[in-house]
Amino acid sequence: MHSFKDQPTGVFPSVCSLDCPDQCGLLVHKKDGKIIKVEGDPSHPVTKGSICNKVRNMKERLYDEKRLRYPMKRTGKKGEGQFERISWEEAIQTITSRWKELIETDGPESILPYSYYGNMGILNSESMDRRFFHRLGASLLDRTICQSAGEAGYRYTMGTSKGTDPEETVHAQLIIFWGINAVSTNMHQVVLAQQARKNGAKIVVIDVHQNQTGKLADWFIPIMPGTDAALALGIMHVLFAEGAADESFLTEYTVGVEELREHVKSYDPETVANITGIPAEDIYKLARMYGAASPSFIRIGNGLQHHDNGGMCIRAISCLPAITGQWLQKGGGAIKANSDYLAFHSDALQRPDLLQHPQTRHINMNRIGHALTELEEPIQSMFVYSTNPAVVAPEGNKVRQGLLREDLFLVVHDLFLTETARYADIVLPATSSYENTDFFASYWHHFIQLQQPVIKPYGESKSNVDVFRLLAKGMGFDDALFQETEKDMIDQALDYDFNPFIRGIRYDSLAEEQFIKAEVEPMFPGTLPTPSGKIELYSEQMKQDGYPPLPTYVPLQDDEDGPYLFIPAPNHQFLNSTFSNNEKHERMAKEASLYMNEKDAEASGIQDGEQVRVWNSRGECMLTAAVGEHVLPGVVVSQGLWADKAGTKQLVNSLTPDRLSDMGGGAVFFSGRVNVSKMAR
Ligand SMILES: Nc1nc2c(c(=O)[nH]1)N[C@H]1C(S)=C(S)[C@@H](COP(=O)(O)OP(=O)(O)OC[C@H]3O[C@@H](n4cnc5c(=O)[nH]c(N)nc54)[C@H](O)[C@@H]3O)O[C@H]1N2
Ligand SMILES: Nc1nc2c(c(=O)[nH]1)N[C@H]1C(S)=C(S)[C@@H](COP(=O)(O)OP(=O)(O)OC[C@H]3O[C@@H](n4cnc5c(=O)[nH]c(N)nc54)[C@H](O)[C@@H]3O)O[C@H]1N2
Ligand code: SF4
Ligand SMILES: [Mo]
Repeated sequence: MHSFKDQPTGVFPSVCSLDCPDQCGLLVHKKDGKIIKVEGDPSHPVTKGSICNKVRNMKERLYDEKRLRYPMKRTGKKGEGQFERISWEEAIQTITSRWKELIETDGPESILPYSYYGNMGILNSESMDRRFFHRLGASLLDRTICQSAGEAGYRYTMGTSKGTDPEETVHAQLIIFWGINAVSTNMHQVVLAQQARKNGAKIVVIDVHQNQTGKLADWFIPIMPGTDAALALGIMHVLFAEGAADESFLTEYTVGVEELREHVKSYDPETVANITGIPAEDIYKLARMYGAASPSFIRIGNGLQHHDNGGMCIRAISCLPAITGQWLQKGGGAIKANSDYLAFHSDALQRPDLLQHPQTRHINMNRIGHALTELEEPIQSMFVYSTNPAVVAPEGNKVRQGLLREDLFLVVHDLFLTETARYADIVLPATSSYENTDFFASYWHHFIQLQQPVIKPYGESKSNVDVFRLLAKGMGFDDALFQETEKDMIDQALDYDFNPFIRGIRYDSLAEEQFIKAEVEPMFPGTLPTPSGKIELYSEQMKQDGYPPLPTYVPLQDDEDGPYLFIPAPNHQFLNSTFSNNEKHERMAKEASLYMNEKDAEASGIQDGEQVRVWNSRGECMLTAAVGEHVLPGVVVSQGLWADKAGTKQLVNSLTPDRLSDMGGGAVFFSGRVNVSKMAR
């Protein structure tokens, strides 16, 4: 049989590679060797043929004339964006000879890989690259920009990244979207919630912004940023005080309920109202609703954890389903992330055993600006792939200052000349996921999916896996593990006795079926991988790690002066900075708005639709005021990691702090303060 990529015309199964929980099944339509349409695969049991607008317009991105076709070297000054074409041989030769020198003079830790999940394919995001850099002995990157704080907080409570099967949430009677703009970021959870609503469920949204998701709620609850742990504790206060807790579940499946019961006495609704800005009657109402509804389901978002207290916030919310015994109800419970259901053999892919020095230094990706500008033993070379730090990382001006360093040898592998790539010495063209072989494991639903190449590589572009094979060869690493095929690696990853749910899934079975649901067993009844084997309402481990052992509200840290807390959230039409440079998507996204309360706007003389200056000591942006009641006074919200274009100033991360969150070394994009003023005329 011809592989898909060799058939010029037809419709082929595929999977969306973007960093999005839905991980949709796709059908890719091809004519004369080119993709002419991307649509949802109706046979996918969770995503059922519907996909977002972004990916329905994927063709515009794949064949955007700005897409990179061949390797290039810099000819102008850093950041100017002037390059000339070179061959792959020259590119690999230039990189590896520079690295060989650096290893001699400064040691391998002067080299830093910098990547994230621009492509969620497991092989292209975390296999050959990790093998290569482990073998090289490069500095290790802590990939903490997204979910690490909340993951740590959830893990203290539940021991694992597992929650409800989303397909079962149609049975819920109450669905709470908590700090998640699901209409934009997890659309199929919204579809499931709408189905539940037809069966009588209520949808509650708790957010600092009445955005796309808040607008469809039966009840939208606006909250002050960074105060959600207090709300969770207030709900617990009422549940215990009014006898709405499920005592038999608590006895059987949790530890620390007596300590918690005592502890939450101080979080009475009046106190919590003062912290959160939610009226006490609403806190009673919400707690009673939560106590009465069964099954109830909480979709815990990512926004919550991008705060100084993000880990503790997720920890507090994740205790709630236990209080009402929801984990035993079909469709009840919560999802923070479900990745552990699909755990595979990542050591076989990444080969940490190749690392010769266990003491190799770690660099936290959220402090890359600092790491590039302030380390005593400097980073001399950075290899950036599948991420765009000049736009997405906090303290953007510091990041760009680091990227400008004359002595930094920067290589960027991407599909486009991103804002980061403009600073590169060498730019390498990347294939899109539709050109690769890879497998995918969702962090929301329970399906493993296969990507087979649907089209041939664009121009001279190469996949991440292939680039690291070439680099290994160039470095003289002749170990056989750099020659393994994609199929070999997929089978190695899925051959994993520690996760019985994926038993029997292999490349061949995926090639036959395209997607396979793991045979997941519910968490309860059962034993959890926490120290006690139960849900830890009280955590001795946290105490040992220097945290309060009970869920606790800790206020946001002092940021600089500035009257507004600034929440620079994602955009409906982009995926992080992906699509922000593609004209079609830019047009769909319209303009970079700053949502602000009408009282604040009035006090500053700001009119709806007018350009405003948003600034603090870290930087400034020019955004368009969207005045209304979508946010509380004292809060301003933007949506999107907009492109850096001449004549605009819309890099919101110029304003965000690079402090780390309480747990997991996470980013605190949403805990910064800003000033907003009218533009001088
Ligand atoms: N269209 C689109 N989809 C995406 C992405 C994208 O950029 N665009 N990005 C993808 C990625 S990588 C991720 S991690 C996810 C993120 O998607 P989500 O899980 O939805 O998380 P965020 O959008 O970061 O934030 C969600 C909400 O949190 C709110 N929020 C901020 N601070 C607080 C707070 O203190 N309390 C409460 N209650 N709410 C708060 C924000 O207003 C926002 O509405 O989406 C993925 N999907
Ligand atoms: N202000 C603010 N900042 C944020 C966030 C926020 O909500 N607010 N969200 C944060 C979060 S949650 C995340 S996850 C990060 C994400 O930030 P990033 O990981 O930087 O995500 P993208 O901006 O989508 O950039 C991905 C890049 O990878 C490239 N790419 C795609 N596929 C491949 C491939 O196969 N190979 C190679 N070499 N390149 C590829 C794309 O072209 C794109 O340039 O942003 C964070 N930054
Ligand atoms: S970005 Fe998300 S919703 Fe859109 S097609 Fe991809 S997985 Fe589906
Ligand atoms: Mo993310």
